[in-house]
Amino acid sequence: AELEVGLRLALETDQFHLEYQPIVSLETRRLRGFEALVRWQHPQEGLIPPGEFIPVAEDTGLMVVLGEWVFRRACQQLAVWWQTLGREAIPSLSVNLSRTQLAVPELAERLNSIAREEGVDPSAIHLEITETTITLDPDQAARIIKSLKAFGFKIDLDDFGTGYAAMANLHMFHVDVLKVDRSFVANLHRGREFTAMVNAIITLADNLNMTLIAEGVETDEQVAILQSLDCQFAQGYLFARPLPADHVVAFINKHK
Ligand code: G
Ligand code: G
Ligand code: MN
Ligand code: NA
Repeated sequence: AELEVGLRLALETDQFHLEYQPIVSLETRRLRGFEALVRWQHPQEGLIPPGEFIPVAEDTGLMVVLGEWVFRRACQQLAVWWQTLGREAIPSLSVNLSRTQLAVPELAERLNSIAREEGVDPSAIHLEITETTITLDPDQAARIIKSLKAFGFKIDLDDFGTGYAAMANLHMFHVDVLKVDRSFVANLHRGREFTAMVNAIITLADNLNMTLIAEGVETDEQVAILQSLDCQFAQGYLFARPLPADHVVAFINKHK
């Protein structure tokens, strides 16, 4: 309850900000885009991790407001970067959607209006939905994904491999990207069984014409294994931690 009061105040007094983690091509190391991640800088408690406050925001109905704030802020920032650096510099920005946002009536229309208001083309925005979220109500999720895609948004299935039912239903969801959960990447060095699982996910993505992004890449050994499996894109501390907005331009200039 204390956290709920704090969250309401935080929304009113602008205590949230976004950080941006690069997603890169493994072959060329070129930037594919960034994932926006919300941060709560509490005036007394310091930085509170999203793993702590997002579940509370979801249970109290605040996640819809917070999620919309995140989406608008991400679009505003992308528009600024496009103006200063050119659109090619940042081809895409990924924004997470919470399960409670998927229940918002006319979510697609709302997100499209916000993107347009901020001067961003929806086709540059990837909306990340976790595999677990879509398995809660697959039919509803399929309808929402279809409506989002009709406006041009791209859909990324986040934490892929950790849900249980989505594999069977994957054909229902016209997703663009599979993001392999970082638990798979963390186990890659442990040998053949683990590389076989990631290989299976990569083959699946290929056959369904989806792009694959490996999450949580931390070592050169993981990069070598992922490249041997023809994994195209990766994200993780090896390339960069989530960056404050004012570090992003420097990162881009360094990686041109
Ligand atoms: O930022 P960090 O890497 O610690 O994120 C922890 C968790 O919080 C991740 O599962 C991430 O997807 C989630 N998360 C971060 N930012 C957002 C956001 O803006 N919206 C939602 N729904 N989840 C987020
Ligand atoms: O669930 P989602 O993929 O949205 O979560 C992103 C989370 O993963 C963020 O909390 C981010 O800080 C974290 N993260 C990003 N790269 C790495 C990494 O290389 N290792 C670990 N352990 N976490 C990472
Ligand atoms: Mn994500
Ligand atoms: Na993930």
